[in-house]
Amino acid sequence: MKKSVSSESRRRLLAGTGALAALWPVRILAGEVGSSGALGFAEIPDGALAEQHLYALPGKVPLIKKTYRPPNFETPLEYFRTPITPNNAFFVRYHLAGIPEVKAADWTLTVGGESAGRELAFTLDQLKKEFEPAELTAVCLCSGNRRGLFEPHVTGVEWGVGAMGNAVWRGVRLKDILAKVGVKSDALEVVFDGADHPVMDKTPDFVKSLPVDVALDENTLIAFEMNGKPLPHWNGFPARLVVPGWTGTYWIKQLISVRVVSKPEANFWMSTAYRLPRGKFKTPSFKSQVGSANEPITTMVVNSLITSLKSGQQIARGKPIEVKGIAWDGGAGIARVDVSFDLGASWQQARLGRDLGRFSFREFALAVPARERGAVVVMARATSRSGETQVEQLIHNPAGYHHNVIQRLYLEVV
Ligand SMILES: Nc1nc2c(c(=O)[nH]1)N[C@H]1C(S)=C(S)[C@@H](COP(=O)(O)O)O[C@H]1N2
Ligand SMILES: [Mo]
Repeated sequence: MKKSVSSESRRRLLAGTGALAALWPVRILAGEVGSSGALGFAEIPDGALAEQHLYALPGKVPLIKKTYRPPNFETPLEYFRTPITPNNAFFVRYHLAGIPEVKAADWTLTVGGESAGRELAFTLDQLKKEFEPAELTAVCLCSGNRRGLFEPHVTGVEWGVGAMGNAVWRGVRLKDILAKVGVKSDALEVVFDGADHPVMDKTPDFVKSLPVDVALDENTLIAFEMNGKPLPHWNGFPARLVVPGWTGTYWIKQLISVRVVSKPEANFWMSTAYRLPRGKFKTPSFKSQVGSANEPITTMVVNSLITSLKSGQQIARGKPIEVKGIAWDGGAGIARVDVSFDLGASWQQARLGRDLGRFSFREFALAVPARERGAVVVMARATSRSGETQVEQLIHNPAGYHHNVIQRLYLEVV
């Protein structure tokens, strides 16, 4: 069974006698709300998401299970009602099933490569003692978050809206570590590998690279703490890369190797996976990796999620419709979030919550009284400080990335 609006409530919606039905011809409401694609998040297209199974990995609360091997688990909506995602509810995404239990005392990080001055190995203690600590709040979001909402359907893990999380990351700056080994003038990319490994010979090891300037950015961290605690095993204990603004694929977990190189890294995960059709999105280019047809995904697109309401929910007339949620983007920061109750004909600016930094989730809230009986479509649209805004129509791409279509939830005022 797909998780869907009941046919009874849809029938009532379409036959609604309330304000909306009077204002908009039923045909339009049916078109906007009746098809799963237009409805957005409450319905997942046929054949994509089956039932939502909850399962608790060791140390985690029950999360939405996508695949067990490798572990892919999504955070349920309720944990996005606070701007910081708890460690035990933070989503888990792995490409490979060979995930070792790393002991902090045995762990070392090797830093070198042909474009590094020398090779050095660091223990966790050394990282903590020999480098200045750095801390920031940032969203980790899987490129394929909301892939399950793509129509037409695309293959890959059928994520709903919860392949993301926001945390306070504490560790050291990658640039400080790179300064210790020295970066030669021909350095082009920095290549990262984690301790996880393939269990089948055919699967290539998960290795990712970043442009050297992104690796040297003061916000790029090697983090060993998340929300004031050691990283959970499933989120990269004892240390992971944090690349604020960039999609989760670059945030290598259980990091063991950093190599500075002078040639584009060409493994499968760079040259084939995690790519977008060239020029389809306004995000920055990863210049050394641009191909004739496609280029790597880089930063996140502006987006938002309503967390206080569920599609199909009934609200008593006279009671407030409380729209609350979170918004984020690729690092410009959120400028505003607007909310519509009339299919986008008019918009009201929501109040923004505390600014936790330009890489963080930003809360928003707006309440209006439910005045008349009938159907109401609630939409939220975030705009970043660089002027980017969410799209009305999905920008289709074969791997199912960057879904930031304006959400539509319908409520019934009864
Ligand atoms: N070692 C390792 N790191 C990895 C991955 C992986 O498969 N192996 N997946 C990446 C992807 S695609 C995402 S979206 C994030 C998810 O981080 P999380 O599991 O902590 O939520 O980890 C990234 N880091
Ligand atoms: Mo991802």
